[in-house]
Amino acid sequence: MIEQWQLRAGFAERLSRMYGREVPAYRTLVDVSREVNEDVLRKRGSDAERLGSIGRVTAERHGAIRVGTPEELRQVGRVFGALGMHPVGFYDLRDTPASALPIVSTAFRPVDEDELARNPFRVFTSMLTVSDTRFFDDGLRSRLGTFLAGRELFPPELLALADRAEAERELSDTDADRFLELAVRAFELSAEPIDEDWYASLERVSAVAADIGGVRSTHINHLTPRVLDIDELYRRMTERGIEMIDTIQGPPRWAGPDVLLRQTSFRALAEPRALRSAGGVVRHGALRVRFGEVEARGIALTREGRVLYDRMLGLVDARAASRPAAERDAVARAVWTEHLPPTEHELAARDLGFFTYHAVPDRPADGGRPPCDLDGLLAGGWLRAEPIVYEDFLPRSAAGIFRSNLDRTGSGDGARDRERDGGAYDADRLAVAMGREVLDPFALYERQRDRSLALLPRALRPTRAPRPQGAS
Ligand code: OOG
Ligand code: NI
Repeated sequence: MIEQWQLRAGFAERLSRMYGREVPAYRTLVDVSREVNEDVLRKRGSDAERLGSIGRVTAERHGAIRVGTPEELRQVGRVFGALGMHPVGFYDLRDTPASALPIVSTAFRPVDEDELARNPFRVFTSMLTVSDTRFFDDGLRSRLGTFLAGRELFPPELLALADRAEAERELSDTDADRFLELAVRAFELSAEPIDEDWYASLERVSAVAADIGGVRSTHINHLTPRVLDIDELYRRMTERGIEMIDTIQGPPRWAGPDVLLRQTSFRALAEPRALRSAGGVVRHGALRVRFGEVEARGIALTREGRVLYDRMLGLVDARAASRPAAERDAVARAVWTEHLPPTEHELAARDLGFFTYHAVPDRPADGGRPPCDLDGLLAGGWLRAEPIVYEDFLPRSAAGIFRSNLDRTGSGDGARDRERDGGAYDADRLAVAMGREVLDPFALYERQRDRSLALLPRALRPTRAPRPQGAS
């Protein structure tokens, strides 16, 4: 029998192979990532594995897909449910600074520590907000509704196998093979001709609307390996003549601990697609939709740490506004150095980052008694803090990735009628639409931290501030 995590690992691997065939530049990205990771490991030794074993990091990928309706999203939930992946987090990309995209998103991923360690494959999944009248007027909305209702993204055989794998948490070898074959096929780029006029009318609203609602199937639009030194990767890709987007999204490179997530990508490539004109003539055209991305992951921040991160982004924006674009990185570094603690110890002690806590077994006895606060327990060598890696995404980075890659017109923003009300969308509404709970990422990190605190001998549990929020 093939267990769920093996299905997930098998899916990630087959998907990666398929994407490498379809988008050869992705293979370069994977090769360069592997080289960079090997170099970092050689240089920094076991310290390089502080945020994940090299085995995990080498196999680690995330992908992204986009669907049109709640019904389609429900089916996506069944396919990923089979792989032990659950919706975590809610991202509203309709109102991010600098771009407005008619989508809301979540990420399917494993949630338990041991499942993440076995294979952390995740998929950023976006759904078109067809009901948002700021983007879609009545006419377009109704045509879109009809178009989407008439397509089938996942064949019934795939969904039936998925339901069984989710319920039984495993499949026989033969069923597993069939399931993976059908699942990967569902995310291939379709060769079916695209109705050019229909595609263009959606593109006038937003390129992402066209990519989702202009075709009769879905496809994986990027796949992202994880790298241990993203600045070095950026340099090496550029050296190889691959055009990267302008920036690395997320935190700047700085002297302190890596936190959250840094991402960059190579530009979407023009891929041959068959286009059908109004007269019915099919011609060879090209669309720029799919790309390759790479990411470096850091320590998960607490709610308070995240508020600080968002505040720092605002400060960077404000200060960088009056400076040349090339200086943005230096501005960001300065803001970070001013506001973020420079050590893991302080991130933990100020409860800005998530860690698990462990008693130090061989601490030399000095006759002293352990203090009651986390700062003292760490400083005195009673406790050791291990960082919890950030497993999720960042809405603003996501919008940046969308924007720089889905941009045939150059505007990036699309048409949005700002006078109208978009209608509230939140995690609960998405959960109801999908028929699955949308998990809160903070709660998952808290649970992991609190479990480690509960395992500590009573005398070593911090009871006085500063202490992690969950400790008592
Ligand atoms: C998803 C973009 C978001 C990320 O890593 O932030 C994303 C998309 O382009 O569909 O994948
Ligand atoms: Ni991505």
